[in-house]
Amino acid sequence: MSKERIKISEDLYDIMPSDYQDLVKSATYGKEDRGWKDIGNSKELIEQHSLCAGCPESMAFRYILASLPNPEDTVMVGSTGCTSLVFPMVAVHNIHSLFGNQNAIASGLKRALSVRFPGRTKDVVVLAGDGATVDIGLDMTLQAWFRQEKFTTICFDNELYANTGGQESGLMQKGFVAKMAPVGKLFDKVRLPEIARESGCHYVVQCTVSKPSLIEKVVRNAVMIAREVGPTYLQLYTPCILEIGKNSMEGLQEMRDSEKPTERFAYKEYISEPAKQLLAEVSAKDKEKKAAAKQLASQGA
Ligand SMILES: Cc1ncc(C[n+]2csc(CCOP(=O)(O)OP(=O)(O)O)c2C)c(N)n1
Ligand code: SF4
Ligand SMILES: [Mg+2]
Repeated sequence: MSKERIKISEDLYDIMPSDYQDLVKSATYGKEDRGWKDIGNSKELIEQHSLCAGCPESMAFRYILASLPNPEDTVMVGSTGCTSLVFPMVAVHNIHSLFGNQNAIASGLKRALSVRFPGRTKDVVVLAGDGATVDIGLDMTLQAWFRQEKFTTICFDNELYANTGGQESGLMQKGFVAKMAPVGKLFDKVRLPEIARESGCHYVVQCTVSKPSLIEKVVRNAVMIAREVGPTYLQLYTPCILEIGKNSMEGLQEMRDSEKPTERFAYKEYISEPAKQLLAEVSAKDKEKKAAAKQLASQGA
């Protein structure tokens, strides 16, 4: 892949917004080993956002967009919630779906893309909040997994409905009191990673977004496995600092505290046998490519 499709005609160059010119000049479209380390040296696929200052969702967006293996051939599907405030600023094709319908929309989209572009790899990635994924959209989420639809579902788990002022969600922790859930959650956090595994997902990870290198690895794995094998699911803790009473500098520490081995966001991973096989093949090919590049470099030296 290359920047061919976004190239600006010379006659129109001057009147294009500078942000677009920067995308053509220095975004990492087409770069095979793109990843979070490009942040700061290239034009990011998101720079501004309308989330609260310091909201960990903004970090999560930056790491995910930097890690997509093929952003120019990716379509993201969003849903209503804090995440949907960000999508208008994202330089990857995206669709806003009716709240909760994201996995149904993504199913049709993935199938339509494979008919419209036979022979070309098109990735579909859903990105929605916990209210959309687990509560109101649970039926659509599960049915897509049962049908083995080949796309990735990412849930930004902030353990409540943040965008509408703090209602209870199935992923909220037991006993938590939110602004619009004064009684306190009566039952434990729903174990969606386990449900995802039992519903047919081939790669399931639960983690926080405190470590960009980890997010890069899991996003790449999830997209590659979804492409070739079947549905994948990432549940990422992106705390709503507004609801838990933290200031804009405290989101990172909140994630570090919550990912300790005894805490509710301790790293969890499940990989099916076919997915393991695929990852082994991808890793062998990467090694071959690196060895060939090294040899070429030593011949040139
Ligand atoms: C069909 C429909 N039902 C309800 C709503 C109202 N609504 C908007 S955002 C939201 C909650 C979003 O929560 P979540 O998915 O967890 O995302 P967050 O805002 O926490 O990131 C709700 C209930 C809506 N917009 N559409
Ligand atoms: S309300 Fe919470 S989740 Fe939404 S942008 Fe603000 S801090 Fe982030
Ligand atoms: Mg939420």
